[in-house]
Amino acid sequence: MVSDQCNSNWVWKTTANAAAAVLLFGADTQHAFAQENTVTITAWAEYVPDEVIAGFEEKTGIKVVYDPFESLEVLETKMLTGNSGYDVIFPSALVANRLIQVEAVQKLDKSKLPNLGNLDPEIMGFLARHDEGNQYGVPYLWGTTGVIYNPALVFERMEDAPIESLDMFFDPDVVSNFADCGVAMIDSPEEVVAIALNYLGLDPFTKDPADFEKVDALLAPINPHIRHFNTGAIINDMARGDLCLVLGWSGDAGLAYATALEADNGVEVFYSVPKEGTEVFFDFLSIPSDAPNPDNAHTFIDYLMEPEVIASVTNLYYYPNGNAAALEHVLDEVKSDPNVYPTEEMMATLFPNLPRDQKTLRTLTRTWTRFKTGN
Ligand code: N2P
Repeated sequence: MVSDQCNSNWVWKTTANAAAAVLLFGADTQHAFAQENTVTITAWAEYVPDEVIAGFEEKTGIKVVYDPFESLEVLETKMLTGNSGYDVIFPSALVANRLIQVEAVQKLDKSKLPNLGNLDPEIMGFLARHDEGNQYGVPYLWGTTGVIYNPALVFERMEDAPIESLDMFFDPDVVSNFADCGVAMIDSPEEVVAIALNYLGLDPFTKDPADFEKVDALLAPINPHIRHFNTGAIINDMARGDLCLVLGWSGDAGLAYATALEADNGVEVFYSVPKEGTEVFFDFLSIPSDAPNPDNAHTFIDYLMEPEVIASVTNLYYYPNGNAAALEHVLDEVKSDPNVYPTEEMMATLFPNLPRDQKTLRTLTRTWTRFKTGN
């Protein structure tokens, strides 16, 4: 459980030290960077720790500009438009797959990535399904989409709440119990619709419009019980106790727990991988075709493949990484938590997101929009 690994206070200590380091370091070096010696990255908010950025800047003298994105759809649109100004992007494997097909990202220069050998061959093998020959990207973090909950608020409302099941969201008689303490979902159509299809015993990658109608029927009655679909608000809302139940990402649950612990507000946040099976996602590091600073982009990606560096990201964010050499640096309480690193048995119930054709994607998007707007 996420709770166990958080009972010690290493999380906030690490965060506080890092904050101090960033302050000191920032004051020291601000004037030292030449304007052009930068690497501009875009990733989810709270996906690249301040201390990792500070470590990179100190080691290389390259300044990092971090522009967080709010959804994969926004990232994909920017990449298709071009001229984003980004040097490194953090798309899901699925989005990376589409960007590779339209050459919106460039082939990596492997001679500039001496740390490539640290990566996990099994994960590289999976990513090769999206990026043949692993030419356009390397793995960053991965995780699952599941049940994030506040145990006090949830069990107070329903003693036998099925927290290990997607019934928490998809059964109106269950989810309605939690409407007053706040239910949210990630605004991620391809992920949530795939999970709903899988829950219904259907192929998550079906092309059959009739299957999407079944999802419409599943989701329509639960819309009134969902407070928001604001992905970026989930960590802090859970940490404050403003939400009690979220269909969201594994690491975000850990981060919400750590944030609450730091605030010392008595809020607990737990996570479970639903027993019906769910999506496992893999996030990529890639370089846009028109990146202004491709050399710095390679230097940055290589830094993120240093075992200690990427292990520190996993230790802070509770997302496993794709770096085999990093495992020995991952804290025992993190790597032994099956909700962070799923067991083999759990892995067998998970499915990775796969590409869909344009027509299916449109059907899926309509299903999602109908659900969100309640029409
Ligand atoms: C954001 C984490 C995003 C991971 N905090 C989703 N692939």
